[in-house]
Amino acid sequence: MTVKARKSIKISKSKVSEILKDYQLACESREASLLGRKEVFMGKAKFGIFGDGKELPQIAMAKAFRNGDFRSGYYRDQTFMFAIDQLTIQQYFAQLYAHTDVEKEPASAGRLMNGHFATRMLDEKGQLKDLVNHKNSTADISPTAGQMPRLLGLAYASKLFRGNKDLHQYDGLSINGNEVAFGTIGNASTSEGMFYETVNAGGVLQVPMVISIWDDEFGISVPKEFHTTKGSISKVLAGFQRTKKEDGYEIFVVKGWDYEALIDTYQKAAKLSREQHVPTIVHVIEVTQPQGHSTSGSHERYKTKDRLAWELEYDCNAQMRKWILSEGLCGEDALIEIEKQAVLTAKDAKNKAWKDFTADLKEDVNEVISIVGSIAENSQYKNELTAIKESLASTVNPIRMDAMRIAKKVLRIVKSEEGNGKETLKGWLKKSAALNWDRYNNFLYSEYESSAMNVEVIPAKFNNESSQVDGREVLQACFDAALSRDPKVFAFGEDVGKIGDVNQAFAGLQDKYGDLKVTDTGIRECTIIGQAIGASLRGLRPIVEIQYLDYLLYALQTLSDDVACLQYRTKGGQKAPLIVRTRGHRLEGVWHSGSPMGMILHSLRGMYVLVPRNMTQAAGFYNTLLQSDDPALLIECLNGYRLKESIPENIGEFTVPLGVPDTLRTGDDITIVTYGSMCRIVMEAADQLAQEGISCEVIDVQTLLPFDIGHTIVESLKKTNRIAFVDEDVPGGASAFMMQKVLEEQNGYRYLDSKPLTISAHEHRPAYSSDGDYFSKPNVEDVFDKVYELISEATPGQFPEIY
Ligand SMILES: Cc1ncc(C[n+]2csc(CCOP(=O)(O)OP(=O)(O)O)c2C)c(N)n1
Ligand SMILES: [Mg+2]
Repeated sequence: MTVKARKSIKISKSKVSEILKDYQLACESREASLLGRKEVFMGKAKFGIFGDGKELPQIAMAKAFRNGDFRSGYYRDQTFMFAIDQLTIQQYFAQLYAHTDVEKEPASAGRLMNGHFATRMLDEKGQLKDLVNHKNSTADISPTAGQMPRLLGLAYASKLFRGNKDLHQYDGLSINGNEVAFGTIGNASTSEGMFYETVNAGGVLQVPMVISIWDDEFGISVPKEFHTTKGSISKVLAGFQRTKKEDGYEIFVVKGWDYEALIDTYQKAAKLSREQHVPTIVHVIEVTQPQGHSTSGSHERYKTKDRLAWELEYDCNAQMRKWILSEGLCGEDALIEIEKQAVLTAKDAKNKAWKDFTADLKEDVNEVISIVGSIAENSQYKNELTAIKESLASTVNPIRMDAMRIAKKVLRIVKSEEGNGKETLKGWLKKSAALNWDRYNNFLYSEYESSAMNVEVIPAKFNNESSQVDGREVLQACFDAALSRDPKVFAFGEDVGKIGDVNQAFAGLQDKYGDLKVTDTGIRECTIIGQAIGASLRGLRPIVEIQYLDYLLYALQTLSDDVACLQYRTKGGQKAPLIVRTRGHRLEGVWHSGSPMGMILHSLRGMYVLVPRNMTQAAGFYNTLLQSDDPALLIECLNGYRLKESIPENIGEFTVPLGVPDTLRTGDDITIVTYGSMCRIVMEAADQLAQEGISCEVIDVQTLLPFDIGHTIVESLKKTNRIAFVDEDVPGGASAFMMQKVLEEQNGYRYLDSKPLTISAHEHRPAYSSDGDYFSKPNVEDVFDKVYELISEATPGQFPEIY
């Protein structure tokens, strides 16, 4: 539906005042953009990207945005954030300068480029605030369209809150699902696969989300015909339009400079989404970008003269001004006054932000200048130190790094001197290291009481009659207990609902708990994860399934860019404690037996990565995670569902701690470190080695992130003096990761009598069939041979060559 401006009718006085306030905000936001660009060019900030040209659509969207609603958007949305009162112009500049004080820059505490918006959804204890009384923005990321999967989940949560009566008690999280998730995206970014995946899933699920596309016809320098079929995303999406007979989207098209039509459109779209849970798309066309894409270049390079002239004329602020005057809402003098004030307001906010930012930095610099000054007084290097001190004092706009470099330089110069007061400088270095850790590096994982690392350990209890069941039944009992214990827990994924997943760990649980608790989804790994991100941001506890580990790649970008860095990039302001359940390691062929652990470890720092050897350990991990606020990936052993295990009596309560290895076998000659399905293979090899008189200590690390937090492996190495790291990843993958941890971090190198060994799969993907598996992944004989060879090398007389 194309919304056009309505024919003028008389506008009331209070409406006029609202309109003028909107115009004022549009002008202030524009001034912030103009000033921001200048600040970058003056060298006061490194990069800038601004929301100029999008002021009116965002003001209109903000009018439809209520307490309890959520935004998942991108870098152009400053005006919206101002309009919902979740960002001040001063905070906006604090982010541009990268002020690390969370009070001054609440979105990311200076960790992200400007234009990355977020509200603080957690209180100081890490618990969710009552989100229904706040206007919420989830934390932006830079990868274009990366905000879309999360948007789906934010909207999906409303569906759960509305449909699942057991959730109605959480009235701080939702009011019966009446909340809308607002997404924004640039026109060019709609070319990304995850945009289409999200749109399709939203239409299938019928969730309350309003997707706005700010269409300026460009993606940096590339015009629309390179991006979008027919040059129009609403034309492309026309098949999603709902009809009387079929669900789908309500699609609106509106001009980005038409104030009245924009307001009308957003009211309609939000009402439909909020009340009827119909997803809507607002394609905002004829949008301009007055300053071009970002501070990286100027748009004169790629826009035609005609386009530039058109953009000048159809600049939304200019059009609003024209409209106000043509409607006779006020005289031009009043508008000129508003415009003048806007310049002052933005400038004043900018100046305050700069003053705060530099004052913070100057503390460091002044302290170092003063300490170096007093060291110089008592040093034979007085002249050199004084010159260094003065160079720091005369640095224009010094930053922390300048102070740190000078401090280290000075300590190097005076390293052989005593009694010159250099201890004070060493103390400063130590204090700064801690502060800078806090400023730039903390909150990779939860640092709150509810961290997964603080969960009480409750051992599994077995009695003599503990029955032996299939591994999958252990999980089934665990999930059954979790679903009945906590209304916020729910599970979904491909084939999880009706058949209870391809290995039946949820068998029968949809019948028992309903299809909102145990749910099938389409085949769309990326948005399955997005669905879980959004829901967990809103306080729910999804256990979300990626059917096979090999298909995690489809979701890896979202896991890496959105989930894993969420707590870090908001400095503990938001959390998404989703549990990703998948199955992998040993089975058959290229896409059903992968173990790409290096890939996972290197891309998912910020999530915990758990690799239990059996389903009982897995169940204990699920119980631990469900009590904590960290996101995690748990990889079950594909070939373990039919193996018999004893089921613990306390299946719903027992917990397995993270970062604590399990010694499966004690021995004296070599320590073998492994995990997952390789545990059984290594144990069999250890049996065979024992028959040859070689005694192996076998350690299951159980979790790769975190890794052996108590440094227990090195204790084993102290005894055996030899070590092997065994897994199914490629060479240099997770085996190398484990080796670095033990030999370098735990100082294990000191205790080695032989070279450290890694035993891994071949460099290619695993071959199909039992023989394929045997010849491409490490097998019992491989482990035997490599360990035997190592021991034989050290003591040849005792262990003669075999082959
Ligand atoms: C995945 C990814 N690819 C490339 C980029 C670099 N990049 C940043 S913005 C942008 C253009 C986006 O254009 P559009 O979606 O139309 O938004 P606009 O900036 O025009 O509002 C590109 C290519 C990125 N951030 N992420
Ligand atoms: Mg664009």
